[in-house]
Amino acid sequence: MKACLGCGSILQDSNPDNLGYTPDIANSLCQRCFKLKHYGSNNSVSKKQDNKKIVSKINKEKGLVLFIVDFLNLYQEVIDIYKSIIGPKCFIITKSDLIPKNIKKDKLEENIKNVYGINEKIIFVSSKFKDNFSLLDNISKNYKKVILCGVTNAGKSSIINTWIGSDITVSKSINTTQEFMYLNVDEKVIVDTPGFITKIYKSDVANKKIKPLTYQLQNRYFLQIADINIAALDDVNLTIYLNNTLNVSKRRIKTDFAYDIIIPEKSDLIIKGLGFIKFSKNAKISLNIASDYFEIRPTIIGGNHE
Ligand SMILES: Nc1nc2c(ncn2[C@@H]2O[C@H](COP(=O)(O)OP(=O)(O)OP(=O)(O)O)[C@@H](O)[C@H]2O)c(=O)[nH]1
Ligand SMILES: [Mg+2]
Repeated sequence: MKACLGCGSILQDSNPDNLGYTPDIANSLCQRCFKLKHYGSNNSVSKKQDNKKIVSKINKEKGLVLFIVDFLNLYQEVIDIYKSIIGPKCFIITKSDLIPKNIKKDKLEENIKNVYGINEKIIFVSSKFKDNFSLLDNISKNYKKVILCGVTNAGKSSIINTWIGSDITVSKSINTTQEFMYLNVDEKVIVDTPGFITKIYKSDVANKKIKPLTYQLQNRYFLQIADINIAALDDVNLTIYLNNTLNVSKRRIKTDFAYDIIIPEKSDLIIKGLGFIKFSKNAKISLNIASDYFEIRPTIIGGNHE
């Protein structure tokens, strides 16, 4: 049985509606990967992934695990998955080219470790600019097997392609990688894995540097970010760290709002899948999205005693 070199699905030429379909079994890519690579489109099926099964398979691989996270998609469910991985592991924040310049990486690393109780090393890399790949070489030098895992779209396959020159399919669609893929290079095996699926409000893959936007929100004003409304009681200062393609506007409240969320000072309000909003002072706000889609944490930006 031959697997697709783009996503790991077993190739088949019998059913166009099933995974791994290719009109000619001699091809090295399935039709889905062919379309994603050449047209960036994907309207075909993908396998429903099961996070627990992926973790248990990773835990059986017995290698060094590189857990890949992107800066805008850091929330408790991601950390819980990270913590369920046993054995040697390292926390890798990728797409570091997106992180605003004024954010100091060493402070960010310290804050993330403190907020989420991470004891292992954190490494920042960018596949787009090939930044810090020598650190990946360093940490993995004593391992015969290195497994990359993380939430879908984090940028796992992009790291492998930049690192070892492979040609795994990379795309903005979720679950581009479908199966565990084993790549042999210099006496090592590098393993790509299907991405974990988490409960997010919306998926919006950022591809340009994040420009933090600071707003002062007076009493009875609200901020509209795409279809999300944040209304404030009292004056509130906030800085948003979201994909810059989202439209943001400030509006006056016409009807009465219930102010149901209290945000402690120096906290981030995470909108899962999109990014987060930093509040410097404590704030009373209301939000028009369900509670499963947001969470509040001590801010990961700046000094805690600034
Ligand atoms: N700016 C920037 N974009 C990146 C970087 N790495 C990956 N991306 C983009 O992020 C998106 C997802 O990348 P993939 O490598 O396919 O992510 P993945 O984790 O393998 O995703 P799945 O296989 O679907 O789980 C693509 O649009 C990439 O171009 C990076 O270092 N910088
Ligand atoms: Mg992938």
